[in-house]
Amino acid sequence: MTDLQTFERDLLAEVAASPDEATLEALRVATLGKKGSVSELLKTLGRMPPDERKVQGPLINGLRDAVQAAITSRRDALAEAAMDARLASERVDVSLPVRDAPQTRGRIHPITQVVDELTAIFADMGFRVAEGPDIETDELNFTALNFPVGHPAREMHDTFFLPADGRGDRKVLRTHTSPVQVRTMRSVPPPIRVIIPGRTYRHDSDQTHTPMFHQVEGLVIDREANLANLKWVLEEFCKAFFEVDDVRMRFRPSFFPFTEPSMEVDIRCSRRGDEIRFGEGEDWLEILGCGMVHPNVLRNCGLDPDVVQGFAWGMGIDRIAMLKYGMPDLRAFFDADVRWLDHYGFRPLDMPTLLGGLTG
Ligand code: 2NL
Repeated sequence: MTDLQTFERDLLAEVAASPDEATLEALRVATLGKKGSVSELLKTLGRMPPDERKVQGPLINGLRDAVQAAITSRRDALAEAAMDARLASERVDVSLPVRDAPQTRGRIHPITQVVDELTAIFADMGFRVAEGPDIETDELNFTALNFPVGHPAREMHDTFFLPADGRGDRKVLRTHTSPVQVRTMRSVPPPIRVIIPGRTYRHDSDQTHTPMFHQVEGLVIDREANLANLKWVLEEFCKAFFEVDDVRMRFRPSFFPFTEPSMEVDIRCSRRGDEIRFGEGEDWLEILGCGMVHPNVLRNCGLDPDVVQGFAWGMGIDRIAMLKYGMPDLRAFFDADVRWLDHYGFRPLDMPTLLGGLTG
């Protein structure tokens, strides 16, 4: 084999072995480029005697053409392979099902749903929503609400106490949302119409109690706010919330330190198997506590009981949510089990309004 043939064979082998377009381009410059090895070879033709050039000319030019052709075809092959690889990696399987959008897939927790329903109902009656901190002072949670220091009702609340500060004061996790009403009465002049939904805490845990639960309280303060007004508000609320035209209610005397008189309220219901009907029937269902705001509470909030009076009520949100939506176990509310939420949760875009119907 001549030197030229060996040279050509080696070059063609190198072209064929080029793994990518960059290596191939470097090889092209090194061979066919201005100072490339093949170009240098071509330049030797000019210095040859005519006879030798006649023989070598076609051989060297042939070698140049062969290398050129090999590089071109290798480049095409590499480009095609790169395109195939890209197509394979960017492949979209159009037969896969479309993933649900968050607004379709997500669920509103029943507690959030019930808070939204309550808010829509009371907002329609002219109530504002107020909120406050979960950690409260003993004064706001108890003293201002007419729980005397050492009064057994403080223990009845199974309070969670935080560690005492430097002065020996212990803050508490609020045992009810009432401190927010105290804050409201101390900062907003009457007339007042507010509801306060929120988290509350008591050291209590069994089948029907969780250490954190939800309450909604309502408060009306005005010159003449009275028990008849309270009855009307609660009756309108029950009809709207349980989505019935009429509801029979029973007011039983009770005791709370912050109201006088105090009452517990039941509504009529009937149970057939698993189904509950609200408003009518043979059974009574306790749903809330209420009363006229105690004069001591008004005074503790800077109001004069000879000038203004008011009524208030409180109910457990978790309990009325369970009743309305037939959820048997309170503890499932706080398990964060997405299967439960899929079943009992609400669609985010179905928002409760009085016009559209609370539950669509
Ligand atoms: C219940 C009873 C009730 C209130 C809460 C209240 C708040 C202030 C003044 C007077 Cl600042 N009253 N709230 C009144 C009566 C009953 O809750 O059984 N809740 C679950």
